[in-house]
Amino acid sequence: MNAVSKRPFTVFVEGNIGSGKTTFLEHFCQFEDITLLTEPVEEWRNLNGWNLLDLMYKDPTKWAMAFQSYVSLTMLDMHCKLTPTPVKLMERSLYSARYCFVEQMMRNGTLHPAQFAVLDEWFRFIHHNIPIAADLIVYLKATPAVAYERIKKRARSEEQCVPLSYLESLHKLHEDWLVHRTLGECPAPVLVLDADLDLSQITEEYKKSEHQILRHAV
Ligand code: DGT
Repeated sequence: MNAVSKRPFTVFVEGNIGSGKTTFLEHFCQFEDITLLTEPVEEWRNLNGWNLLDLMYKDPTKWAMAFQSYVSLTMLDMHCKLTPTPVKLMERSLYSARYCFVEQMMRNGTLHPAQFAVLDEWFRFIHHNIPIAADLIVYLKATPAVAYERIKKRARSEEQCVPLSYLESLHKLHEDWLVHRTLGECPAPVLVLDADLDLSQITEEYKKSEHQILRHAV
C-alpha cells in the first residue's frame, strides 16, 4: 500500500500504567502487516541527558508543564508517522495524555489553571488541524490494585513513589473517558479487554481483538 495515499487502520492501545500495553503490542509482533509504535518513554527519560519522567515524579508542581509539553510533542510525532503497512498500532495517544494525565494534574492542582489552559489550547488546535484520528481503541481494563502490584514488580526507578491512589484516579478517568463517555471525546469504537488476567491466560484475551485488527491487514 502507498503509505501516503491512504491512512492506515489505526488502533490506540489504552489503559492504566501497568495494564500491559507493552505486552499487548508484543503479541502483535508476529504479524507482518502491522506497524507497532511503542510509547516514547525512553525519550522522556533522556532529553539531552535530562530525565523528564523522573523530574516530573520527583517535583510535579515544577515539572508537570514541561513534561506534558514534551509528551505532546512525542505523541504528535507518533500520530503523524507514515507507516508502510495497512495497520498501525499505537501505545497511547494525545487523547489519553489530555483526558487522563493532564486532566488528573489539573484536578489535583499540580497544573496551575493557566498552565492547563495552554496545554488544552494546544490539544484543541492539534485536534482541529492535524489528522490524529483512530479506527479502534483497545482498552486494557485493569483493577488499580493489580496494576499497582505489576508496577512494584517491574521496579522502574522513576515510578517507585507512585501510590495506589494515583492509579485509582487514573483508572476512573480512563473509565469516564472510554466507558461512561462523560469526559472529553472518545474518538473511535472501544474494545474492552480484561487486563487483570495473568500472563498464562492473557494471550487468549488478546486474541479477542485479532479479528477486528487483522482483517484490515491485507
Ligand atoms: P504498560 O505496558 O501498560 O505497563 O504501560 P507503561 O506503564 O509502560 O506505559 P504508560 O503509558 O502507562 O506509562 C509510562 C510512564 O509514563 C508511567 O510512569 C506514566 C507516565 N506517563 C505516560 N503518559 C503520561 C502523560 O501523558 N502524563 C504523565 N504525567 N505521565 C505519563
